[in-house]
Amino acid sequence: MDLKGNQKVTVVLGAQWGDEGKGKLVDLLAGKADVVARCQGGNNAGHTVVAEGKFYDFHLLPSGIVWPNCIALIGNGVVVHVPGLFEEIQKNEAKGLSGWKDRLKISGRAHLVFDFHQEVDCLQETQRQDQTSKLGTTKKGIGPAYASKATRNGLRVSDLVGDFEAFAQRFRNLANNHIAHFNSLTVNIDEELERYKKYADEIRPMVLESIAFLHQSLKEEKSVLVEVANAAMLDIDFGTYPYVTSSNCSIGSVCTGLGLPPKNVGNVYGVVKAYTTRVGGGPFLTEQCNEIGEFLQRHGHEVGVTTGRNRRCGWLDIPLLRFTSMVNGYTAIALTKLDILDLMDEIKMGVGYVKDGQKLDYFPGSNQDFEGVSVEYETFPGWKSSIASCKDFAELPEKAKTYVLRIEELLGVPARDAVIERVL
Ligand code: 2SA
Ligand code: GDP
Ligand code: MG
Repeated sequence: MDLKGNQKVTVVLGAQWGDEGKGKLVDLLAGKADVVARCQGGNNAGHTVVAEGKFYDFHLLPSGIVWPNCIALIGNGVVVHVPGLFEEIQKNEAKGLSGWKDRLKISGRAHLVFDFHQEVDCLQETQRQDQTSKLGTTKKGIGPAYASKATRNGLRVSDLVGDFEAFAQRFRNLANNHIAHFNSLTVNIDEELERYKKYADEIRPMVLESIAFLHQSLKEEKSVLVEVANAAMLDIDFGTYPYVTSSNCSIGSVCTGLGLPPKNVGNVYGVVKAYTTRVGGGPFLTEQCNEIGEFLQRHGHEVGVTTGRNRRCGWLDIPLLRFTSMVNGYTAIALTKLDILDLMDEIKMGVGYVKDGQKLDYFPGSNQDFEGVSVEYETFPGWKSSIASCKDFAELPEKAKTYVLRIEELLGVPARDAVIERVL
């Protein structure tokens, strides 16, 4: 996969509800990249990278940071919790991450997430009365921080590293504004400002005007890889609203979160897990609340990288993938975790949605639309052998090939060349 040429960026994004293995694909591609950029989300994301036998988990840091050849850029569309960023750096330094100071760059336009945003996230979840109205957020303050951005009260990285008195004044206003809305919220504003004064000095050397930097990199024929965190079905516009995150995590985020026009978008790799998982609340039509779901959860180690929650599991959902493919325009899909199906006697694939006896030719756009929808399945015999050593499509057992080819056929997007090596 050549990332160079025509000043186009290569994009990796999640095609389902997240945790498809984007971190792994980014890591595979980043070896050839000069810049790896994050364009949205915050430290709600959790990306696992296994490099030289070490397990890294990245949340705010672009996963490409492990490669010494890569500049890792946190773009303008990201929301940054500065204490969390430094904690993440320290944790990964202890595992062997080095040289990050020269390679980590942060857009001055990125918005800040404060501790009170995180506390408000928790309070809002508590206020959502019953289990069905709870979103199951990661409690990282993502929604409240994007809300501050949208109401134009937010503070940006450039504010933090600029005139500190002006920052302090706006911080006071923002904190007091939140305290006024949430009775139980307490913020020690003076202590917070002391803390942030130190962070300002630490972060200043990494801050840059990221749009000029990216365009210059492309002009110099540098190869740029974009890592979109979370996933298409968690997109605030296209996902299963309100059970979504608070950013756009589809292809549009590459333009809005990095300042790149569509003409600079090249290959778009949709990462697809061979079955489906979701963490948090919301509709999930192919979910298996039975021993199959339990098997996938246990055998697939389906546990949240950020929160440690068990992920909900079910069969692959083709109508969902068709929808996200329509929105994102995948040039290829990268299929992951096919090996988790190795032991299954039979494997099902959701291929159509039916409501009131009619086949649905669109993906439901609201919670009400999901009511009364059932799934049509195709059943495949399991291959009942380990694909651990298979490095490409040709090496897969025939029955596994049939499964992959059917996905390709139903989506009309190539998947074969993108069957990538296992990491565990
Ligand atoms: P938030 O915190 O406001 O973004 O939560 C809103 C919804 O978005 C979901 N969400 C995620 N889903 C899958 N993976 C995510 N990252 C972590 C991981 C999750 C974890 O890699 O495992 O550790 O639990 C992620 N981040 C946000 C979230 O579950 C809500 O449904
Ligand atoms: P991301 O958020 O999309 O980057 O994915 P996560 O890191 O949250 O979760 C994906 C998990 O699946 C990680 O633990 C990966 O190491 C693991 N993984 C990725 N691809 C494969 C695969 O092909 N086989 C197996 N067994 N595990 C995989
Ligand atoms: Mg994840």
